[in-house]
Amino acid sequence: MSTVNSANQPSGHSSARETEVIIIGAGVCGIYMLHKMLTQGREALVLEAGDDLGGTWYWNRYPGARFDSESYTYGYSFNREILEEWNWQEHFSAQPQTLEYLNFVADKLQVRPHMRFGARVTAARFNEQTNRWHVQLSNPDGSEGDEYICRFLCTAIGMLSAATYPRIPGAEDFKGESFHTYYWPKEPVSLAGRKVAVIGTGATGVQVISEIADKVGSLTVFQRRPNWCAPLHNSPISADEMQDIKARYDEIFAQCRATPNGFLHGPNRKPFDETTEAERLAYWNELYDSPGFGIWLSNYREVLMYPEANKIFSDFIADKIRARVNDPQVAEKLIPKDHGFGTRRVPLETRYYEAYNLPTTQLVDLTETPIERIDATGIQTSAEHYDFDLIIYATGFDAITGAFDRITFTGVGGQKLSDKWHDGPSTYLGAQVHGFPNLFTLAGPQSASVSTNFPPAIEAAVEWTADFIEWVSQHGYERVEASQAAEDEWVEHVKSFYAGSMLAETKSWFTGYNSNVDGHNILRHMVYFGGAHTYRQKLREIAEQGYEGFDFEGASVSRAAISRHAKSWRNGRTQW
Ligand code: NA7
Repeated sequence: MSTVNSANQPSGHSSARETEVIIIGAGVCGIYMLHKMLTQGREALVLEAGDDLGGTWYWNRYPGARFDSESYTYGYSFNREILEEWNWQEHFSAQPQTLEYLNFVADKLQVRPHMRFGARVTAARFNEQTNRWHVQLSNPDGSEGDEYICRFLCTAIGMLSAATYPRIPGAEDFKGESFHTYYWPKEPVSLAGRKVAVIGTGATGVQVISEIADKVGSLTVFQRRPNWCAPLHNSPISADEMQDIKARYDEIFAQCRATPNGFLHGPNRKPFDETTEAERLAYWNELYDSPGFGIWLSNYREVLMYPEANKIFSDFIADKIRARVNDPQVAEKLIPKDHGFGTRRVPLETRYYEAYNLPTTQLVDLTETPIERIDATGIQTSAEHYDFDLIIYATGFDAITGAFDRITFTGVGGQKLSDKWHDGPSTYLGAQVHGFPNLFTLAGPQSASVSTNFPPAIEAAVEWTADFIEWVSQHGYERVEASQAAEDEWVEHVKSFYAGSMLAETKSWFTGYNSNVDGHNILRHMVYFGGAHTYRQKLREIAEQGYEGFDFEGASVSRAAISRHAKSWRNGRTQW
């Protein structure tokens, strides 16, 4: 099969088409993987459910959607021309410009003709006789669509792409408009003068509430658990500053590589106990007044390690909230009591707390008055009925594994991936799964992508996987599969970072909890908490050892010969 363009694809079932590599998803990860595969001279195709590319940045069009990491650390670093030609407009780019950026990149790399849009993958089955994956699409009407056959199947399906709705009786009876933030319509949504509800106060809810509070007729926020938020301090990037950023890109990316989370912000290594209260307060006020994740990631390390230090800092932030919210009772409701600062994802905000000072904004604490049902006109809590024109669900995602569960992956012996991962994911390096040969879970569960700045992490994952595919092909292997022993060892390694970690002990999407998904009320080891640097080092070591931990079939080269060859082969390969 040669290149496939969405414009010339017949709809409906037809005989299967074969290509060497299929990548599911046209987001940040899928775009780069496709580029790598094409530059290796492979036949490769992206299958994307959306009508266009962009992944997260295609779907999340809700008002206020933007980066919490500095724009110039979110872009790809691998292509000098892209870095030179693209101008970020804001320090923390909003969704429309980010989507524009991804389109610019795709056009620059000329990958778009190798993407098929409106192509929802529903199932993928490994054929053990042919060592090929059979990938099944569904048509928009739900009927069975085309089938593709490929040698390597790569998932680039996003870690926050399976939106979840609260299970509230009567939601379907509501006669006004309602959307999940992830599915915010492309057409303008009128807000002026309307009675609007937002359910959910995670990073998304905080962005949307801040943005629309002064644009709607009235806003009612339904909060179950508040989060610790801190100011984003976004600002425009002038032409001169952009020139300066371009001149410093090498330094900026090196700085990101040197921090545990891949962001610009690394921890303050001065021991907490050796600081005076005045010194701490001065530093914390400086962080609070500075842009980005510094407040979370450049803090004293002890703040995220020890409950005592965490409590002192949480109290500092609680006072900031009290100072910004006029009504003391509302302020108290906005201060988390069940977890400390930074142990869940910290939403960065722009005038979030001030939104509650508007006479048109009301906060409903669901721990006091839970929602009982939704009806034709609005929301009924245990205390009263609220009428609405628009209900916004900012209720999050079946994070990290949800997108996998929506596709029926069938591996060796008919095993289903969703069964194997029933109690949580189990992978080798977050890159492969025993029993599912030739399937690469790019930036998947138990990789560092989930816990660190996403684009640098996916660049590492994509480059490693692309090198691996090249290596497998050069050796003439037909089949590559993580061994059970290697997978078991990796899972234990992943678990080892959970012990004693305050983040790992807190219920959040990082740790696999979601009240809207059956069975997701247990700790799942979803995330590699060992840091970006350690993770990259592990990947490098495995490659240098001749891809230790993987089993290969299809060529008669001994394992020892592979190991001998591997080191020399890697010299001169991509350095990351
Ligand atoms: P999150 O962070 O999972 O937040 C979801 C919010 O929705 C959170 O406040 C939940 O409360 C709330 N929620 C979920 N279900 C319900 C029900 N049934 N009733 C009331 N409230 C509910 O998702 P986001 O989209 O905000 O952010 C996800 C990531 O996207 C973010 O971290 C960024 O990296 C990008 P809870 O806290 O569970 O009590």
